[in-house]
Amino acid sequence: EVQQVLISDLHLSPEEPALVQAFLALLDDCLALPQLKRLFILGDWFEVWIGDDAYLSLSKDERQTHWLTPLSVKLKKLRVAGCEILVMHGNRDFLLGQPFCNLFGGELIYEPYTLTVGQKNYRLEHGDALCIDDKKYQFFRKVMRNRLTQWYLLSKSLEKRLAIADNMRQKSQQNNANKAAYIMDVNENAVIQAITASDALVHGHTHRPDIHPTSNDKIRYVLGDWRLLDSGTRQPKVSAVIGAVTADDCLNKDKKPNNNGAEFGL
Ligand code: OKV
Ligand code: MN
Repeated sequence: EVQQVLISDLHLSPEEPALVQAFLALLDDCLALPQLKRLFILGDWFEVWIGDDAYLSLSKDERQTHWLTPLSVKLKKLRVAGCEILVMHGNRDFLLGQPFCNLFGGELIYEPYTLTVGQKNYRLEHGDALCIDDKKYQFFRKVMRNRLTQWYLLSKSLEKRLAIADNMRQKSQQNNANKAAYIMDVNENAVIQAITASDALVHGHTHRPDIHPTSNDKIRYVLGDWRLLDSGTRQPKVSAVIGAVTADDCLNKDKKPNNNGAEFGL
């Protein structure tokens, strides 16, 4: 019986309503599971998050038609049904705050987060901190996760923040086109170091969903990017999603840690 569901890298935005629908469908699946204790969102829930005020400053009328409102409403339903909603920052939604999570009774959690299931300790993190071969990115991350930077960004108007984010995105796309694949993946030494105090590691970010054994006989579960799921069937779009499962596989079977698709049930 699945008690926790872990997801990451949904990259939700109003530009991709099918992904938003897929998330709402997952929440329906979760609602059908009375045993479900926790839903973990391990980062990059949103394609970009420029601050809670983008939503919280809206009028009641504006919120009524906003794409985030159905998400918040259904999450709250799940919370009321007894499922904790635990949200971790990713590299694109690091400005997500507790005030937004309060709308649905969610809790912002920070990496590394240790989840204990039975006798096993799982280390949960977004995964970008493990990509230490990408020196430029690690510097960018350090700057963006700095409190002063965040205070400065949040002092700007929403329009300015949106413009800054768009600008950065273009720069990043230009950069990434020239980066070797290994640079954008986790560094094995970083993984070994991260996993030592735990039995297993669960992360997203790299968009290479799989179950990787580590050289010290532990397990690294990598969650998938939702943009690689077919929106209609929620089946993996690409064969690279090895052994991927849908919400149905993960939620409706009594299987133990089983899958390495976009959702992962424990
Ligand atoms: C990733 C890198 C861009 C390097 C911006 C708020 C702000 C999020 C963001 C936008 C850009 C990350 C999230 C990206 C890596 C870059 C540029 C250089 C060296 C805001 C919330 F600031 F506008 F408020 N961003 N993206 N870079 O495109 O993924 O790695 S990104
Ligand atoms: Mn990410």
